[in-house]
Amino acid sequence: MNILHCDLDAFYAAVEQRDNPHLQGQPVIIGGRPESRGVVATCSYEARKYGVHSAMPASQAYRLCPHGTFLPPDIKKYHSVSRQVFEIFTDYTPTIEPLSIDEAFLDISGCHKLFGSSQEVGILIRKRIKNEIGLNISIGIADNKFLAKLATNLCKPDGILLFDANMIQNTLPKLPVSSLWSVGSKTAWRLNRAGIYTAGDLANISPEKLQRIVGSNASFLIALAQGHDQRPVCPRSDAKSMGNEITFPIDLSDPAEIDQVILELSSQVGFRLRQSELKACTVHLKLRTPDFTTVTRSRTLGNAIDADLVIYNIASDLYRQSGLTGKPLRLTGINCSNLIPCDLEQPALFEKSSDRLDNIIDELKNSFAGAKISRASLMEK
Ligand code: TTP
Ligand code: MG
Repeated sequence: MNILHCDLDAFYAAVEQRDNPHLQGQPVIIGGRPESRGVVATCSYEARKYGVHSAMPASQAYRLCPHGTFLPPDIKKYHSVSRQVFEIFTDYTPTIEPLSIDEAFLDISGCHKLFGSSQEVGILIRKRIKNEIGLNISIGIADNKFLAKLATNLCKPDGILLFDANMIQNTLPKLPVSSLWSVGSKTAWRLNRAGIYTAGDLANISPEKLQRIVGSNASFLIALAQGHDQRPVCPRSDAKSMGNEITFPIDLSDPAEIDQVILELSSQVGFRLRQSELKACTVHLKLRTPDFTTVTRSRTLGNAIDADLVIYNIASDLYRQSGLTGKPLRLTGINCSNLIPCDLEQPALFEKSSDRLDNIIDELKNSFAGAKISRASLMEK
C-alpha cells in the first residue's frame, strides 16, 4: 500500500473561501461571468448541491444557483498555492507524479521508517495542508495508481481511504464500468449495450470478447477490473528554467535588429518548452553592454505560456523598458522560468497561451532536422 493519490477539494473555490471568510459555507462559482459565454472552472461543494459543475456554461450555473457568488479565477494565486502543496509532498518522497494543478500520485515506499505506515503518512499530509495552507485535500491509498485514484473519488471531499484487499474483493466488483480508468461515456455505453455494467462483469469476461467491444484496450481494462495496474509513479522533469542567449560578433545597437534577435531567441525557447511539454509563468530578458554590465528584466504572468509570439511580445516590451534601447549590446538572452507541465495548465478558459503556427513549425523542425524553418519575419536576418 505504497501509492497515494492526493487531490485538493474544490481547489480554486476553496482558496477563495479560505481568503474571504464571508464565502465560507456558501455556494462559490469560479469561472466566467454569468452573463458571459464563459464556463465554470469549478465550484464549492455548497454549489454542487444545486447541480453546478466544472465546464458548465456560467449562464446555466446562474440559473441553477442565482444566489451563488461568481468570481473570476486568480490563476497566479492558485499556482502559488499549488507550489506550496507540492512542497509539502516533497517532504515525504521525491517520487511525485503531478496530474494537474491540484492532484498528484506519490510513491511513498521509502518513507515508512521515518513517518510510519501509508495511512499515517496520508493523515500527516492532510493535517499539514490543512494547518499550513488552510485547504482540504482528499487522499486515496492503495497498491497501485488506479485503486489509489478510485479511493480518492470514493472518499471526497475531505476524506482519506485505504483501498485494501477487502475492498478489492467486495467494493470494486460493484462499481460501474465508468469508474475504470479510460472508460468514458462512449465506451461505457458500448459496454452496457453488451450487458457489461460493473467492474465485476468486466473482470470475468474473455479478452477476445472484450476486444470486439473496446479494441486493443481490452486486457488493460480486465486487469483494472481485477484491481491490477502495473504503471509506476513517474516523476516529471524538474528543469527549473529554459533559456537561450547570443553573443554578437560585433556589438548591435539598432533596436530593429535587436528586436529580430529577440524574436529568434523567443522561437528557440518556445520550441524547447513545447518539446519538453512545459509552460512558463515568468519571462526574463538579459542584456549585456560592451563594458560587460549585465541588465536583467523579468515579468511574471497570471497564466503559463509557451507560444513564440507571446514570449517575444513580453521580451520585446522588457527591452523597450530596459533603458538600453538604441545603446550598443554585446549579448542578448531570453530565459523562461516558473515552469509547469503543460497538462497542469487547465483547459483554455483564459488567455490563449500557444499558437497553431508554432505547432506547425515544430512539426516541420522535427521532420526536417537541420533545415532552417522559421517565421518569414526572421528570414535573411
Ligand atoms: P479538479 O481537481 O478536477 O476539481 P476541484 O479541485 O475543483 O474539485 P474536486 O477535486 O474536489 O472534485 O480540478 C482542479 C482545479 O482545476 C479546479 O479547482 C479548477 C480547475 N479546473 C478547470 O479550470 N477546468 C475544468 O474543467 C476542471 C475539471 C478543473
Ligand atoms: Mg481537486
